[in-house]
Amino acid sequence: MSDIDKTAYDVLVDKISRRGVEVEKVKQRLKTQRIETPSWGYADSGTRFGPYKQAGSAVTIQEKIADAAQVHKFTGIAPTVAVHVLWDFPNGLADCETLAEYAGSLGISIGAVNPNVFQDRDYAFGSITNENPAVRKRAVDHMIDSIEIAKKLGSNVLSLWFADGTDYPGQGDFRRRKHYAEECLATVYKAMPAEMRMLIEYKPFEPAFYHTDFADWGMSYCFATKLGPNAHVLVDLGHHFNGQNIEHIVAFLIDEGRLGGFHFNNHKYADDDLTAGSINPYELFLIYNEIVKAEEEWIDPARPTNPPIAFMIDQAHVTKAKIDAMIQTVMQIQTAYAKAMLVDRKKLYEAQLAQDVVTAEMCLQEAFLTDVEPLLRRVREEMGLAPNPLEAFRASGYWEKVSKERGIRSGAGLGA
Ligand code: PSV
Ligand code: MN
Repeated sequence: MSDIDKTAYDVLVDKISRRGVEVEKVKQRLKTQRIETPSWGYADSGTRFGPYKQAGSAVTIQEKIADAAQVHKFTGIAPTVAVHVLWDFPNGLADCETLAEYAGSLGISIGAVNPNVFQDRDYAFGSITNENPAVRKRAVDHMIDSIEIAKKLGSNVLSLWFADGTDYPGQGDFRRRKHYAEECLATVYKAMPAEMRMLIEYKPFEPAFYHTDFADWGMSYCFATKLGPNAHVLVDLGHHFNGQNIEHIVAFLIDEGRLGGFHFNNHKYADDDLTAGSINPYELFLIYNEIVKAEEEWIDPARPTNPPIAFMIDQAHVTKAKIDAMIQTVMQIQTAYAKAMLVDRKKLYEAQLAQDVVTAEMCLQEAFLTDVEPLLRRVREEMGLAPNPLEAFRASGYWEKVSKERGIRSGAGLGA
């Protein structure tokens, strides 16, 4: 460690210790933080105007796993990769035979399994809310097949997103569609093994423009509670209207014991799928502030217990190099977590009781404005990693190598 790093670290420790923060505990929590990266984030992506191909983007699931392993190698906190069934396993179960072993050989494992009931033409008028029972059955069968894939891959998380919705008033009957969805989800839920969890994502717009059947957290929550204790809500940061208070939703769901996971990304206008913290790092910090607070009060017999949260990334932008962007997002999330642990909780609590708005807000601002880089560099070094994962990855030559070997190709991927 350089003298500059050591001095910066000592100054920071002195500052935050005076805030009542136990530095060693913070370091320990940072070392056990886990973030899941998405297989589709390594593949080519596109906009509604067409695919954007990059030299080096992954096409096969083996390549995506290899790229995800690089992110874990340099960050030390991203040991799982979420998969998207049709994009990653076009032949279903047959494609999964040796995949868990392959991932294991690269030091990672498979995380959430995402069925795909949105890209086929059959689903143009909905999947599990379609008026046609044959289409609904097709969607349910695919989700049940995905459960088998998850079992094969050693995954316990079935992550569901439905593009279902309508484009024009009158096109569909809201309540009938809701009933179809309830019925289909119940069939899928019953097919899950006891240890599996169902995450239900919501999104208020796109691709449907008039209404979506899973429009907000309240609808996902309602579907989940009707299904049973193993169904939870998935919060994708990009799936909110501008200005919506996501940290409030997070706190509310935790308090109800139904926050199942996140899809981290950032947006400025719609579901932009930009790297986390790129537009609004304060929002990311405020979300982590709720998570950290809940972690510290986790066991409260008076409240429902929240399940373990799946901290996943869902990004699919087109202008950044894929692995750079993924490492950047992991580092942003790590930074938000670190900062959130530096909040003077006692002072904040007292300020809230005293209705001292300025002091309360300053407790958050002071933590957010603290430069945690010296702490993160120290934690990474103690984990046997380079202090700056992005620089280290860039210096490794991996991206240049795969860009040359893989070149620009057509293949699996969102819009690709
Ligand atoms: C839909 O916009 C979504 O957020 C869902 O999670 C999908 O699975 C994913 O994006 C595909 O990129
Ligand atoms: Mn998502």
